[in-house]
Amino acid sequence: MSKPSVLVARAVFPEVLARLAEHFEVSDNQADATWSADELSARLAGRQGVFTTASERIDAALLARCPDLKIAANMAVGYNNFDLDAMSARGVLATNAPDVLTETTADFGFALLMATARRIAESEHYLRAGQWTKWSYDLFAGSDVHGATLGILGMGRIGQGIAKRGAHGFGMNVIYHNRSRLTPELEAECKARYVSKDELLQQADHLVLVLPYSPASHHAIGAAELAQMKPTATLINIARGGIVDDAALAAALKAKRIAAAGLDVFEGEPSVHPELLRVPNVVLTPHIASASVPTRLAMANLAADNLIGYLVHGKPLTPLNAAALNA
Ligand code: 8YV
Repeated sequence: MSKPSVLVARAVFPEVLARLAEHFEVSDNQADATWSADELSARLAGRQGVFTTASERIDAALLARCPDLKIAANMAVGYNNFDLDAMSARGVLATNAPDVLTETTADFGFALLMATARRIAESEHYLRAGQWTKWSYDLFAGSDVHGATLGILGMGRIGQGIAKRGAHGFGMNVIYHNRSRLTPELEAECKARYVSKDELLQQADHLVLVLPYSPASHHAIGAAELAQMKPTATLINIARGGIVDDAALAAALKAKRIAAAGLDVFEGEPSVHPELLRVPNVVLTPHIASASVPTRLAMANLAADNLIGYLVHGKPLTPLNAAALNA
């Protein structure tokens, strides 16, 4: 019997490709070319599986051109690049890569918060540009992290990781808002207090966004929400572009309506709103929150395990729409 055929849509660790090759006919993209939706569907024709990252969209139009496809395995915990309804309707399994990136991503959220509050990137640019000629009492004076009020919007696994770092490591007062409230046990573990979204915006000294992107969370932070925040507050987005209205944020940063922002994700990335590139009080990183070597390897292996689990053994590890498919 011939092996099933899978497409790995982006460059990945060679050892992960080698594992896949034990089970599948593998077509790869180790040159990491950027494929249009048409190119992706053309390359996917006749294949049963696809290994995706958050950059590849799997939707009804693509599925209509790839009738042999049985599974798309995302090397990401977020899956807003998947149209789950369309996939379920076509009988295509979707899997994501949860858990393996939780602590690494929470570390990064905290790093970005600290860099933003303490103006690390801005001061480093100043030093490198040869502008540092003397010490002065207010040179890059920022805001404190320890003892401050940490607000978290979206309290899933990563949000809880950030809450624990803040509460237990930095003595922060943690408040959160989420679609559903945590159990009393989890709230106690995270030392986190549930508040309304308005209270969160008004009380947070540092507000971290960790909610999934969906049409419901589009521009969850826009001009009206930014106007509710403290003028001394910082805003950190490690969730998804589109949750923040980047144009409104750039205007708020320029007018100092909030003190600073730290952004790892952007609307329309890898493009970045030109006004965000101009304002000094924002730390910008290229979607690297999960980017430690061991974690990226674990994410890639989990996506591979989902392909092997489903196409070889009929049992995926972390399915998203198994109920719709009876998988
Ligand atoms: C990924 C992410 O690196 O897991 C996610 O949802 O945003 C990142 O960890 C990125 O999406 C590439 O797939």
